[in-house]
Amino acid sequence: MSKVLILMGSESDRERMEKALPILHDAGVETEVLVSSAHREPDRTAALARTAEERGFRVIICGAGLSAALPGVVAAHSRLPVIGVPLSAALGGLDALLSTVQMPAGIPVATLAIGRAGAVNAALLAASVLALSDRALAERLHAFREAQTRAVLDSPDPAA
Ligand code: RP5
Repeated sequence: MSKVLILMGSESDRERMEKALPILHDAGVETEVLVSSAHREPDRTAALARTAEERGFRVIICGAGLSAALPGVVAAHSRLPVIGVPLSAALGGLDALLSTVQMPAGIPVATLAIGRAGAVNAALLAASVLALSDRALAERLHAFREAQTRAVLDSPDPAA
C-alpha cells in the first residue's frame, strides 16, 4: 500500500499537523507521523528523507514554523513529491510561509496555506496524488467532496 510520511519540525507543531490524520485515515491512506527538525537533527532528517521512498512512502508532508527549513531540506534529499505546510510560531506564520514557498528552481516544494487549512489540504493533495493510480481512493475522495458540498448546502442560512 502507498503511504504518506508526515514530518514536523517540533512537538509544538503536532496539534496542527495532526489535522491531516483524519482525512488520510478516512481516505484509507496509511500514514506515519514523525518529529524531526531540519536544524536540530539535520542528519536524522536527511536520512528520513533519503530512505522514505524505499520504505514505501509516495508523498511526504512537512510542517514547520519560524525559519521553516524542513520542507526544503527533505525535498533536497528525496525524489518524492514534498508538500510544505507553513506553521505560525511568530509573525503570524509569514516567516514560515516565505521560507517554505521560496525554493530555488530545481527543488520544488508544493506550499500550502498556513496552519490548519494547510495541514488539511496537504492530506487531500497527498491523497489526490496517490489517487492517480488508485481508482478506489479516487472514488473515496470524490465522495468526500460531495459530502463537503452537502454539509454546506444543509447548514442553516445565517441570513434567514
Ligand atoms: C520550528 O521551530 C518548528 O517547526 C516549530 O514550528 C518552531 C518552534 O519550535 P520549538 O522551539 O517549539 O521546538 O523548527
